[in-house]
Amino acid sequence: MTDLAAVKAALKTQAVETPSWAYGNSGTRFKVFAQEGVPRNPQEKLDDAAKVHEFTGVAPTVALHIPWDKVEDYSALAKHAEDRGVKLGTINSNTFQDDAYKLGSVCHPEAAVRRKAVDHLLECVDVMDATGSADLKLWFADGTNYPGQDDIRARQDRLSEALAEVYGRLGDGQRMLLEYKFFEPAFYTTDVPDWGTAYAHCLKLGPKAQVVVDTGHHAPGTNIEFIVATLLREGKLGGFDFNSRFYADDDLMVGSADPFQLFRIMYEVVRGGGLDAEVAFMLDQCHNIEAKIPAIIRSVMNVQEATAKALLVDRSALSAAQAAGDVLEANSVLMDAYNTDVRPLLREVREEMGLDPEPLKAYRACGWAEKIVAERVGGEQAGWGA
Ligand code: AOS
Ligand code: ZN
Ligand code: ZN
Repeated sequence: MTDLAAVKAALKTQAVETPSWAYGNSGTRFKVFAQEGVPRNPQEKLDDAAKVHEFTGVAPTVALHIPWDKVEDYSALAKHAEDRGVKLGTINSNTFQDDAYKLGSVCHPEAAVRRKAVDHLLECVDVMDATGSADLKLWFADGTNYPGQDDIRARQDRLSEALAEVYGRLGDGQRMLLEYKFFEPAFYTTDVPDWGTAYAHCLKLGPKAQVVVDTGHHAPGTNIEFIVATLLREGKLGGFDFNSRFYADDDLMVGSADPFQLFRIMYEVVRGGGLDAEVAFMLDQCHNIEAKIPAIIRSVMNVQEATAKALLVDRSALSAAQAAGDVLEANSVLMDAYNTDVRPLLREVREEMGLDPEPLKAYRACGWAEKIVAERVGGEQAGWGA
């Protein structure tokens, strides 16, 4: 039997961080379809993020990206967020959009380019000091396209050296979250291609370095929940970049392509105590053709639904079936939770939180979408291709 009060309490305290870049225009390398009313500056991205939190109640922080969200005064930006009921969250670095980074950033063969990249990462920690953000998220586009292009091992040494310098700059209560991705933009080798490489670097660095699992960054068929279980078991799961993929790094709404996979991941999170640990639940998505704010609300709700189902798994019945070697019963216990319609439960949770039980309908009715179309002209491109 599951304790419904405990399930509700866990759902009320869950926090999903939304990314500033998801509020801006984005597209593929073929076309960016501009939408009316998108934010023109970091402050307006925070205004939109505040709406997502207002209607879901569980999206209290916003991830920033430097330099896309670069401002003169980060304390003022933090105040802008707080005045609207949200806080600044993870700081995302960018060592991939400058011409200098053609052959890599922290793994580049030239020391001067590596210096530039590390200086940027150190500047991101300065930003964290100013915003009060706890986490620095590192994703490196570094890699090679052709066998022999560069020395695979030397690139690992350069990576290790750069990470150590940035790690040394972290203050108390600050973490470095290292993200892996198996390919793209490099096509032959990627310098942090998988959780094993990220884990090895984080282990060597120390307790403030942890691994980020971006759900879109795996080869088809990869058992992501196994990775989650392993990282949690080792105390090295720093967080998630949630999104959905059909083919590669599609950055579609989390839970849209494979809700069952999201449930399996969230079950391992629940099973491994990850809801109580310092695991950051972030979205890393782009909304190229759909309206952005409702898509982000939908995504937050999808995470909630998967979490609710994971919390509803009858853990004692599951353990008993597993201990008895009852394969079919064990599978049934898990599937019963997955097949539960948790929407009524979540409506109740929202009502108990003083929210409208239907966030999407409430958002549509509030007039914000019309207001931003009328007021914002010339919204900015997120800066991210796909
Ligand atoms: C890139 O593929 C990664 O998913 C990054 O996490 C992210 O999309 C980028 O750094 C934007 O901040
Ligand atoms: Zn990501
Ligand atoms: Zn990605």
